Amino acid sequence: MQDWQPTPAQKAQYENQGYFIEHNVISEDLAAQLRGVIRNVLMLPNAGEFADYDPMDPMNDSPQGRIARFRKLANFCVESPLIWHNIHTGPTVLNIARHFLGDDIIVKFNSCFLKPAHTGAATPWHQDNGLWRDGDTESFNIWIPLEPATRENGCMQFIPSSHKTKVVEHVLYSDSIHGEIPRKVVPEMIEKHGVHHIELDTGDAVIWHSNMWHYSPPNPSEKSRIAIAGVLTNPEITKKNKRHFPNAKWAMKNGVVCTQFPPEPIPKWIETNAPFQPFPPAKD
Ligand SMILES: O=C(O)CCC(=O)C(=O)O
Repeated sequence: MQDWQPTPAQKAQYENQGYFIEHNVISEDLAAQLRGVIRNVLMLPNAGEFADYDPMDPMNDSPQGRIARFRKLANFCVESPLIWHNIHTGPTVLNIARHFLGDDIIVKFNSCFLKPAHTGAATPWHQDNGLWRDGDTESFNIWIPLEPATRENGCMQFIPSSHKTKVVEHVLYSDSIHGEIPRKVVPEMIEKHGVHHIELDTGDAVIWHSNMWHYSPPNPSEKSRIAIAGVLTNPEITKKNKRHFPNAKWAMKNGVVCTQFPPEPIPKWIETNAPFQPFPPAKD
C-alpha cells in the first residue's frame, strides 16, 4: 500500500480551516456502479428498513417515489461489498486514514447521503462529535460524492476554522431531523468566519475534523446529489470514548487491509452502562 502524504496546502488547510479536498479518489466508472447499488436498494419495497428514520415527504410509495423520499442510508455500506471494499477499505481512503491514524483503522460510522432532485432535504448545522456525545474529538470524516455536488444541488457548507471551537451541546427543535447546533449561535459564527461552499466533482473527497460546523441546504435543482461517507478512527481513540458503537468495524489491522465481508465488528472495549442522553429541547 502506497504512502500518502498531504500536500503542504492540504496540511495547512486542515490545520487552519479544519478540512481539505483530495481529487479523484474514485473513478467516474466506479461512482456510476455505486450509484446503481444505492438506487437499487432505494427502489425496493422495503427500502425504509435500510434508510434512517427521516424520510422526506410527501412521496407516494412507488419505486420512483422511494428514490425521492429518503435522505440517508445509515450503516448501509457494511451491507454492500461493492461500497465497503472500494470506499471504506479502498486504497485511497485507507492511505489517507493511515496518515492520520496509523496502521490500525476502524470505521466508526458509514452512510450514504441522498439529496434527490427537487425533494432533497437540508441537513441541519451540526458537529459530528456533537451528535456522537462520546467525548471523541480526534476522529475524522470523509465524504465522497458519486455525482457532482454543487451550490445548486445542495453541496455541503463549512464554517472554516470552526473545528477549533469546543463541542457545542446539540439541541432539538420541533422540526429537527436530528440534534443540531442551537440556531441562534450559527449566524454569529458565520459572521466571524464566513462560509465555504464545498463544491466537488464526482469521485473527489472532502476530509474534515469532527468538530467542524457543517450543514447542507435542500436540493431544489434537477440534479440528484448522492454521496458516501465514513468516520475513521483507531483503537487508541476508541478506547477513550464514553460508549461502544456496535456498528464500528475493522478496516485495517497492523497495516493489513481487512478483506473480510461482512466486516468484522470491533471488540467491546467500553462498557456502556451510562444511559445515552437524549438531545435537550432548544430554548430559542
Ligand atoms: O450529505 C450531507 O449533506 C450531510 C453530510 C453530513 O452532515 C455528514 O456526513 O456528517
